[in-house]
Amino acid sequence: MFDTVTLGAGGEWHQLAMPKGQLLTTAQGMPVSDDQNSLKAGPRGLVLLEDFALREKIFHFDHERIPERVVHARGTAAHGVFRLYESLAEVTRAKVLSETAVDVPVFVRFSTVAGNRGSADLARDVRGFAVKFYTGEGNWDLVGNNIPVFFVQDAIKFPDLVHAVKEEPDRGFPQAASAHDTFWDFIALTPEAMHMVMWQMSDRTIPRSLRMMEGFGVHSFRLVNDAGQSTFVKLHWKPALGCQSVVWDEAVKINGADPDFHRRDLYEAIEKGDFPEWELAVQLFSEAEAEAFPFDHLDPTKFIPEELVPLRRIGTLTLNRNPSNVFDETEQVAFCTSNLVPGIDFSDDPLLHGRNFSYLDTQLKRLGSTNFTKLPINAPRCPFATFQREGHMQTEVHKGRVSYSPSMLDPSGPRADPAAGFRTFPASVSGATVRERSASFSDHYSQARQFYLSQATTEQDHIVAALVFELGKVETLAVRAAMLGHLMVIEASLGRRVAAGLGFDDDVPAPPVAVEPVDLPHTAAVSMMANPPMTLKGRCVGVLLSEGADATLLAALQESVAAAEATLKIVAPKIGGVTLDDGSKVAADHALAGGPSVLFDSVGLLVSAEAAAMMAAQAAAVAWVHDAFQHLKIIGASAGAQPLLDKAGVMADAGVVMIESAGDVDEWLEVARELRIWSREPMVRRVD
Ligand code: HDE
Repeated sequence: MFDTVTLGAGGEWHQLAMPKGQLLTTAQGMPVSDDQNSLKAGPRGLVLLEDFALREKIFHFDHERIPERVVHARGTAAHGVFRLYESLAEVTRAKVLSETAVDVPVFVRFSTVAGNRGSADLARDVRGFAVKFYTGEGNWDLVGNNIPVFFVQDAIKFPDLVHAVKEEPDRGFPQAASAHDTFWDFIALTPEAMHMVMWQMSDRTIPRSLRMMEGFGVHSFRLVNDAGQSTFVKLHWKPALGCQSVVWDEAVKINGADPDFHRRDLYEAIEKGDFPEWELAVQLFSEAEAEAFPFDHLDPTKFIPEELVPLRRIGTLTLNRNPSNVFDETEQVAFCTSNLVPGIDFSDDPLLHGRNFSYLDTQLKRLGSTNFTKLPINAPRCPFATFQREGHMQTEVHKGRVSYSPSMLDPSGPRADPAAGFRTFPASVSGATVRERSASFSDHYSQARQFYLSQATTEQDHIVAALVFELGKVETLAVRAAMLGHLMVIEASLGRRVAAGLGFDDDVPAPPVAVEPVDLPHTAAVSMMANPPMTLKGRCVGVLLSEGADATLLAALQESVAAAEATLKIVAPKIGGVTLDDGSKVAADHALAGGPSVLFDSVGLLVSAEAAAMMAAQAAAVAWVHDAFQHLKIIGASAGAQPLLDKAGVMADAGVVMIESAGDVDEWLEVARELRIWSREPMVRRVD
């Protein structure tokens, strides 16, 4: 299997023991004899221009990078299947939404919005949730986010929004953060953004896992049935593991401990066969019903509460395979909102129409050729036939004389079919050509207030804390003041709390308000705390072991964590692991300094009293426990751990479970299903 390869004449020093593999060639297929030394005039001489193998290798390398996405640059993706279990045949002719029990292949890319490709996963940011369905009728791309509304109502404002949130151009920072002047300057002058800002400042923008967040198509779309009738639809993804977020201090620390936290979590879950799942749910409504809503459903800054139009769950999305190559698939995948299938159509949402131009256009810039549709990740999986020819990087070899229509010369050539083909819904269109916003789009505050008031008290505290943090990073006082004005309109108590948190003593200027907000009914569905997941499934338990830790308790823990369908990670002072009290040796997944408790959902301490006393003098061990406590995690601790608990400031509460027996381990994990002890928060973190 192994060959000793001696490279270069007389180069005994340069021998490599490498497994025997397939023959290395150039891109032209020419066998290569030596891939380690360039061609030189003598061993110490100049490199020769004649070395075509060197030139080819470096030439290709020099051109490996392509432009990153202008937004949503940092992403991670997976393959999977979508399976419909409830047919919508009565409202759509789209097979993907009407033929049940068919496995439709999908590719899903999750992303942050503002950061560059190399930014950290736990930025406070909206997450992209883009799904490409490879249906039998062509590719349908549902390019959504984890928040059901958007910042702006018209695509013409999008470049300004993105310029404002990205790093400031004169200094090149901050990266992947909205906490800076230009973002809040733009927002303070964009009242339509207020609803989105409430969602953005909630914990939804710091998800625990990509597997634990919702997805939304945002816009209304149309479904069109065989009879040509149209029904409006909003599309939702509901995660099987429930919706869960981290707390902000945890997010900040995760970004340092593991900037790839989300992508690693998704990758590892899929590798071990714990396939992430979401249900596709729809809200269906007619034009007449839409007219009765207290908002315009074509306005993408508005959402339809589930209490107003209930969700109908119709299918399951399962991610079951990691990409083989991140560049070839995750980077080169090209989502286009204009990729529809017969039976699904656009609504008149102006933001959606702008997107339909932008997504196609941007792929040309990123991928360099109109033939990006031929890349394996983008090509349809159903038969396809166009008269599109040539262009850079044409990969097909077309046959025949006819590349046009109509024609008699090739009777079997592609033909449009009015019955099978896509037909745009014949909506009637009227009106003068104007640059105007509809008056029905002008209530910017009512749903923002509805969202805020529908949150649990702790969630409201977190929104206040997030706004205090973000506006605290804004140096221009006028911008801070203007934002406080908007918050006062959204809900006076919110405005007052944020002003107090900022130590803002001046009068808050009242912004011009087009439509005074009204009180809308609370909607429990938007509160994550009102719908707690109550499960450890898919989560990660970390246990800190010391030399001589109790082997029986560890065995009980391994069993209970497996029964809870969670993962156990062992943390020890050294990566080599520890010897347990029965003499057996257990390896660690993380050395203590490299495995802080922010990486785990619940933590345990199986440490001897002697070790705990020593660890109490170790900053990494004290921080491990202290952070778990202040991040409101459920802690299981053997009696010997007390000195460490004391040093870390852990106070007894419902989330601190002392472990003496295997039964106590079960009790700890039972409590750990709650994921956080929210009632502990006022003890460890004050929000004004
Ligand atoms: Fe995007 N958006 N967007 N966006 N968007 C892009 O397309 C754009 C909007 C979303 O994983 C770009 O291929 C405009 C809303 C996701 O590859 C670009 C407007 C929603 C992704 C673009 C919006 C999204 C993008 C950049 C305002 C939620 C990542 C690279 C009219 C419904 C897709 C690319 C992936 C990516 C334009 C607003 C979601 C420039 C002009 C609203 C998930 O075309």
